[in-house]
Amino acid sequence: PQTIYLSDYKAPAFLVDQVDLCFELFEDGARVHSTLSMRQNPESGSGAPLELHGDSLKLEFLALNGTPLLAGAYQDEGDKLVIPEVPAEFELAVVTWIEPQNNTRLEGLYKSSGMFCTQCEAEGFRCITYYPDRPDVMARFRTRVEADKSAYPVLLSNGNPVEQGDLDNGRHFVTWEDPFPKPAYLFALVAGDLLEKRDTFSTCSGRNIELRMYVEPRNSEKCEYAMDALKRSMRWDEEVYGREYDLDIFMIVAVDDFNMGAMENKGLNIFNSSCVLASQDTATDAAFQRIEAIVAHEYFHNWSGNRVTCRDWFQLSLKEGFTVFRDSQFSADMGSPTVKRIEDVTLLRTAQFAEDAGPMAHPIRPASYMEITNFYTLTIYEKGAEVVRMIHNLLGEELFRKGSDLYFERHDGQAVTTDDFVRAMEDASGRDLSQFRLWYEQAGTPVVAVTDDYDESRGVYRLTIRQSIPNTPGQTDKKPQHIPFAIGLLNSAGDPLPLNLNAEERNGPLERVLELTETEHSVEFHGLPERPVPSLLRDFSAPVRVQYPWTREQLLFLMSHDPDGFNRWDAGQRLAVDVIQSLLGAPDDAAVEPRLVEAYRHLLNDIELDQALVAKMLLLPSEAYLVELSDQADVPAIHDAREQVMKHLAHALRDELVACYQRNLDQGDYQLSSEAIARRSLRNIALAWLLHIDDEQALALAGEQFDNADNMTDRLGALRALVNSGFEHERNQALAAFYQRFSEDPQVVELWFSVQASSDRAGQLPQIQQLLQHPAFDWKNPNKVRSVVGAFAGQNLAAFHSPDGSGYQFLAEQVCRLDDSNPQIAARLVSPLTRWKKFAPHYCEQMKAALERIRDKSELSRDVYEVVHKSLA
Ligand code: HT7
Ligand code: ZN
Repeated sequence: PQTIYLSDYKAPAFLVDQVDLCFELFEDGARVHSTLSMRQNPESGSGAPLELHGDSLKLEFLALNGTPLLAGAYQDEGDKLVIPEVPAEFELAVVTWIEPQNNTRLEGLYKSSGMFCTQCEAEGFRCITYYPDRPDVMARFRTRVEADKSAYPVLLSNGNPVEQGDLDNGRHFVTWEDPFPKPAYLFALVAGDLLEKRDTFSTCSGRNIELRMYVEPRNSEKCEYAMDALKRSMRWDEEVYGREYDLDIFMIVAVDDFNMGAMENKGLNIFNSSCVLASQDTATDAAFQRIEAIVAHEYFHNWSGNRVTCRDWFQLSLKEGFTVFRDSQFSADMGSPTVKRIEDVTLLRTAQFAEDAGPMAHPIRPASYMEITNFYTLTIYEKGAEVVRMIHNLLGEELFRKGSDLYFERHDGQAVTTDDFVRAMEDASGRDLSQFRLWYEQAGTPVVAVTDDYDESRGVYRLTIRQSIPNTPGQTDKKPQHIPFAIGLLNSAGDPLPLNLNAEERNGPLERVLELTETEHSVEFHGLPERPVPSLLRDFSAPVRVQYPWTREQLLFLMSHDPDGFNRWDAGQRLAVDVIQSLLGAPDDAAVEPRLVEAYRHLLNDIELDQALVAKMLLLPSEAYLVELSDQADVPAIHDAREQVMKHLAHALRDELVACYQRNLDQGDYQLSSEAIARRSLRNIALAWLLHIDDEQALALAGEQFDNADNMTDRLGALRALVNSGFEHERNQALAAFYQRFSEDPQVVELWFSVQASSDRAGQLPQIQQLLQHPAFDWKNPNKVRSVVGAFAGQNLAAFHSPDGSGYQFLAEQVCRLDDSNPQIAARLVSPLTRWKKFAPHYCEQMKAALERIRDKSELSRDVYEVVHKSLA
């Protein structure tokens, strides 16, 4: 496969002003009539041939300015249609035949549960018709959809409906017109027998917007939450960013078969059912929160992505990083900012840092790619959002808003670059972000190593901070980056100290953001009568790894005194990591740090502290995070050490855990408030720990909770605790009862699959093989594949890294199998194998062998080829 380079970017030779589409939808295929009004781009030289992208298309007709083109007048090069000679302005008519019913890649137009739907980002539109399928070609679309009226009563596309009517043979049509020029990746079409839910939203300028959700009739009762979340998002974007919705109608459609979470098509967002449908009985609290965040994310794209879009796919983080930042601000405003920050950083440090240290590491603005779909990564999304967050924090709330207003005003209707974004921020604030731009160019997670010394005679405390950025594929000798490093100092009573930068300063601020720009930075704080305890990188002010020789004493102190909630949590995590790491390879009866037990006891008894934060602090660092932190990881040893700590804590704190469970039982109706979520979270953590040590009383509590729960968080919490316990009979009983109750609901069946596949007790390889044979499992449905194969390889680390290598071979087999039908999903599944060099030699060799097995498959897709070859390089 060819590599595409950012440095080769050229403006398009031709522009499209207007696209007229007509889709004739049938059971055995679809005919697509397209008429493009095109002209040469005045910004690029004339005389270039017209090149249109195409993929898996059957060309039925081609005409230039009304004259059919005969075979010699164009070349069909497989992935491109080339017309060597065209006038400066012209109309091109194209008719293609496609087969949505056989489209298992789920790119372009395909069928899901009997409905037609599309996914055009990144390069799916070329699977529908020949077109200059690149984001810097923006056009107005008019779309007519024709289909059988009884099978497909609902016909949708982007924009506003302008015409509809009946046709012969029981068919009908609807025509949609989108007044906003857009790239083809934002095109969407849906046709099906769908139930419509209506609502309205009155915008800040008093316009009335029709809100509609379209779902399969069986999902009728699962729309309310997403609709409310949509209205909250619309209001928030007006209030916080001054962004008003622009069309008269906003639609959301739920589909079962979808490669990712959702898609922000103009006026017609399409969602993976699991990311939009929810009811108290079927969705967990985490699912509700995820739905709110994704609904908001897709809605926010209407400005950050649609009105202002990307010039090319190297700029993907322009829309994704900014939009993730916006949705994280929104979620923080809707719930607890500290808890949201903890969740975001957990994902970043566990999975994005791993990506940034692996063979697929890339800057948030990559310099090259083979298959763009492989670059919808945590780096582009999550690190991209962290980079925008740093700009936000460097500029402050007000100037950041000025910058975003300028960005939207300056670039409305344009396809632009990350540099344009940074320039708008600079121009609005007067700040120089030239060194900051390195965050867009350099891959790898910076390491910030801190040392300190205290001069008692002068009362001066000095921090010396060194930054370094590890080598990543194709990048060495990196330049120091501009890192905002928020800190505070505490005295021995736990009070925050003023940060005086010289002997004359008296009442310095209690927190400062140091702006690190050199390899080494040194700073002194004056007027300190005793050695302080440093609180570093508060609120995780930059996506870096901090190294500081914390003592356990200091961590315990920060855990209970740091005024920064994030750092309190972080101190607890660092302490737990240290304790677990010290037990690696130790005998089963090795002593567990008693101060850790006391710290957890204190947390369990602390009813003054925000209970949502307590729930987060009680969670031990995950196995995946522990792997990320180690060199030559020995997963079974990590698993055993973590288990040992968890079991020790559960035994030592048994009474507190039972009390915590009882204290947090719900008295009233189910609610989705932060407080109620924290209560459920605490009682389910207590249950999980107690069942981990096979506590009989907890078994009874779990049974009762499982049978009587009035919501999915509690029912699933009890099921998960039972599945991870040693009570085999009860585990099997609960699994059977759960399936029987929810077998008709695909989203709940996905949960049922993943609870088993991610459990070291219920998800050993033979059991995984059985799940693949289960009648509810479906290779064509990405959610099912993720819930079994993805959960096994990504969350059931001890079973996946079985010393005989069987987990790796299993994954290789499934990747090869999926590669033929859905390469995007196959390429994503390879991920757990890509970091093979990180594991102990015995594991690493077998992981490499599994990658080689995939590499040697015949007719490997470009998607999987890129991941496997880069991993083995
Ligand atoms: N912008 C959307 C990306 C997306 C996508 C990309 C590749 C293949 C399938 C896809 N489905 C959706 C989602 C988002 O970030 O909002
Ligand atoms: Zn997005």
